[in-house]
Amino acid sequence: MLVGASVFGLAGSASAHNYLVSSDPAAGQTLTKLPSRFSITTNEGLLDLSGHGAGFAFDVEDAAGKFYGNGCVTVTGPSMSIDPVIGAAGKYKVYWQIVSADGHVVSNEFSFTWKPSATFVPAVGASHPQDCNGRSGGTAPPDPNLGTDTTSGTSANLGLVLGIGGGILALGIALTLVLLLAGRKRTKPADTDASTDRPDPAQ
Ligand SMILES: [Cu+2]
Repeated sequence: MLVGASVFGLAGSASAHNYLVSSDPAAGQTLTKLPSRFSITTNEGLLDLSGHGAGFAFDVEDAAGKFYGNGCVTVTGPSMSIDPVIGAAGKYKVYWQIVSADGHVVSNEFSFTWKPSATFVPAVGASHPQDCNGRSGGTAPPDPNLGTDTTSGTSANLGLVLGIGGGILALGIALTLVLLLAGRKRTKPADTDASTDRPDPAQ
């Protein structure tokens, strides 16, 4: 009963999308100095199946429609971050996209104002967001109303679960074989031919 309840609880929390908890810059902030990274932080761990942020995006756009940064995001636990690259003073928009713990893609946007010191050297913007991580459709900002990509997310999750399950099963079989062989060696004389002695259920 207790086990059932906890499994149900896990499934319940895992089926909800991650949501934004904080960002740097913050929504509506007037930024005067660049942080070490631009970042967003969500409520729980993100799903970076590729290990290099595929499906994730952090696009910075100025008021003239130019994009900044190399698009190379780093995913760490519940956070995603990118090198802070930006142009001249003005209004900016951040378009972000993440893959939730449940495999669903979530995206949204927020604005901030950039007001650097006079010595700041602005970066040159690009007409499209850069696609470092193989994100598809990098020619336009992510649709803020885009909620889910259930099919790919679910199958990716399933693949991961099956992969882990298969790995554990294979490990179990290997361990059993090792223990069986070790047991036989102890009970039999050493002159037994190993090639005929070995049980071979896998072949
Ligand atoms: Cu979801």
